[in-house]
Amino acid sequence: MELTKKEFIAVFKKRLNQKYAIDVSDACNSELYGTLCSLVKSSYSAVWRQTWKDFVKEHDKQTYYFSIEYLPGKLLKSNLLNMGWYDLVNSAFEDLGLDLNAIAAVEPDMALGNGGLGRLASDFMDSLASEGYPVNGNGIRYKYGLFKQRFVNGYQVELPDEWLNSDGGNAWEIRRASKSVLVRIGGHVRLVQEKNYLKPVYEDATLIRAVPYDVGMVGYHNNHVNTLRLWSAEIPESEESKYPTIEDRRQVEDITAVLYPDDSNESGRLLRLKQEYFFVSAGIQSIIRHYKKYGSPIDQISQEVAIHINDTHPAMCVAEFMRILLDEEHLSWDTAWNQTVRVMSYTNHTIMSEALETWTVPMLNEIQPRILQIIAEIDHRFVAALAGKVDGGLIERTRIISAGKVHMAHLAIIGSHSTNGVAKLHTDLLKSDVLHDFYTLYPDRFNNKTNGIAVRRWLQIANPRLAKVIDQSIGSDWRQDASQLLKLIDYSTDNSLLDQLGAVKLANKRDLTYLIKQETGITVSPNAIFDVQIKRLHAYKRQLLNLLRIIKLYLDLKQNPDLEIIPRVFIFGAKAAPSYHYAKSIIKCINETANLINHDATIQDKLKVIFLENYGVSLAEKIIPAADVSEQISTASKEASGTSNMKLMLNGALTVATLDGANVEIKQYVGDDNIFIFGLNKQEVYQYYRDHNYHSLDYYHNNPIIHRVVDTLVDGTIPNISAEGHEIYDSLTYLNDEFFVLRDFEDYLRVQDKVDETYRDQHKWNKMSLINIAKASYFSADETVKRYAETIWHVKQLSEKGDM
Ligand code: 26Q
Repeated sequence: MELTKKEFIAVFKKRLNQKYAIDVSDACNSELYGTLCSLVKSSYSAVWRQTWKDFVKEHDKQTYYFSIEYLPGKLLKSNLLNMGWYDLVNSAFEDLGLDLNAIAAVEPDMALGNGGLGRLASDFMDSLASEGYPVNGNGIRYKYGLFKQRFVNGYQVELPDEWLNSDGGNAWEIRRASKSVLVRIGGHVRLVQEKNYLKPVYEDATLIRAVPYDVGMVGYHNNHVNTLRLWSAEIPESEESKYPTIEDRRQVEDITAVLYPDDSNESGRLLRLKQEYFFVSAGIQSIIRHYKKYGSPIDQISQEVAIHINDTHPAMCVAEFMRILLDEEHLSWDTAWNQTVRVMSYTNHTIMSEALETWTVPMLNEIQPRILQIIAEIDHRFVAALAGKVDGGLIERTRIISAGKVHMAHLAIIGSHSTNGVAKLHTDLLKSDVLHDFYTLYPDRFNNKTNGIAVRRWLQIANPRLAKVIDQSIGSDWRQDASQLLKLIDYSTDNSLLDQLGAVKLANKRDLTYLIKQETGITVSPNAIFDVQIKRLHAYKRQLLNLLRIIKLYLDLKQNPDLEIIPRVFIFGAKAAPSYHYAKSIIKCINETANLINHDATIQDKLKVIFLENYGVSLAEKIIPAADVSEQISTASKEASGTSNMKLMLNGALTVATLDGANVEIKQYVGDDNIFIFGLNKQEVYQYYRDHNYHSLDYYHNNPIIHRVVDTLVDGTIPNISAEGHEIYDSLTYLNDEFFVLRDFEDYLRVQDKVDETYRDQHKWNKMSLINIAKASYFSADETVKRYAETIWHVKQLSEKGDM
């Protein structure tokens, strides 16, 4: 829609009137929001339909990205930006005396994910549409997204995330009842020999109706809209009589009621497994149904369909795809298997062994006995094919079912043609260690795809001030092609630009101080260093290391109140899985330390600790532009990639990091002088594992600073943490500090001193900041998805770029 501002205002007023029978002056933000959404949606609908028709007409290969989590956050600004409406609407609203920011804030975050993995899936959806790739998402429409976090007496409390409106819907989705499919769960199965195939006969199975809700994924200025298809569980009309009570109905509705809030390990819960099979089966059925509709031969489906398995959660795609090719299409095992392996690809997001999903054989049998049969057959053939050819131990370690457990990662690797890690270091570790056995079996299947981020959301939308300053120096091409940000390097001695960067940061920090005041009542100074650690709470991410340094600073200042330090505001955002006791104890300790420090008059403004509640995409968009320092301090080898590291550098923060995940690549791009590296590296961590010679008590006893700091956890210095303080104290001492917090402590102090020293030279700081902004462009998700499309999925870019 090419509209002038005047025309837009007229259209907007008309729609407002149609929808709510109201004038602009009387409308509340939520009515204004509803009106704008409806205009946006109706405007891209035609393009959406056309994108779909083009696919069908061309018989172009399509990819389906299966992820049990998506974390899009709010979509209004992103859709406005991508449609090319942002500036027009912004200025039209100004004329009308309306505040686009306030109106956009009305939208609830779509938080159907836990953290990195779900947000990555959403950044990919944005980039895939923007690059014109025919890739659609497939997931679950949870009624409740990730819990809302509140702090009560410093403890995390979880409240339900009611993100759907009072009608149970949301502004961006379209319910497509006509595209519903039936998913069979539970019961028994026996196989009956038919003429040319074995026919499964099911008894006592439950039929669930999977209803898709489609959300348009609008590409940037390119007339391209992909689909994110989210499935919801309902009772099929034909089965209504089987569900007489509310309890019975709940059984079905529960399948898509809540997102599991544990981002590492929930195996063991039958409902979780049900969720996995539910969205896998619904998605695969609808893909095959659609493929067949246009008459293409089923035994060549891999030419037109690629399916991506985002972590192991959708690994049953392999078995479900086989089920349909065998039981419904009557292909031979070999033909079906050949197609399946060509269609499937898999991304691994973690090396933590406790996060590798396994399910017991009885559980799989209970969810879907036919799927278990197929997995058992895949396992059997895998073993048979290798018997006598490779070492028996290797077979035992790599087979899918062993000791009564089904290993989902094994299923995903064996049943696909590509397994990738999410950063170079992570992929190397997969090959050399975690998945080494598979690497010896299938060296060609392994590849790296370093994660990326959506520069549109994380710079253009989140940080308009910075975007404007960039436009004024290098022009605006970077908005289309992030690699143009590298031109900023030419300005690294341009004092005026460096000063402007400083001014932008200060303005953003000022905005954040208002938010902090509003949310916590605490006043912080925008002149302090804003030191940010935002990510899920996990022992391996070491928020504790950060906390111990804060305590050290506090003790220093108590001892010497006149100590000259550069004031710092430590900002945390983190949710802990509700069942993760240790992580919750750390939250409590940070909150109590914050309370102590923030209200201690002797500390003044030198130190403030702010733990913002309910960290999520929208809060990230406010914190990241205001960050000076980015804390990326996980134990080397534990963080697969990290993505907040990329978002923070893109916004000019300087990184304090261990050589873990994508930090290693950040260091390579920005150079040693533009990042603060400390701590053990991966080799050193592994050396400790091999030699069993890390003794954290030695650090505690031999280093008086460590001793003094760790003691504050149990000696009453920090009030109200008697249980939590002891728990953490024990983990660091008698339990031998699994994540090397004490080992890395001194080096962390050292590198943080260097941060202070650098900050004293604002000119140097801003120059480093500029280099980080420029080099962050290497992590544009637009480039990442191109590599997936070209080397894994083999799908083509469809649309020519042009204005929508
Ligand atoms: C597993 C089994 C049962 C229930 C839940 C789960 C589960 C759910 C979510 C396991 C893991 C997750 C999420 C993992 C995740 O977010 N990993 C992060 O992925 C990012 C994107 O690749 C990386 O940048 C991070 O390093 C990685 O921790």
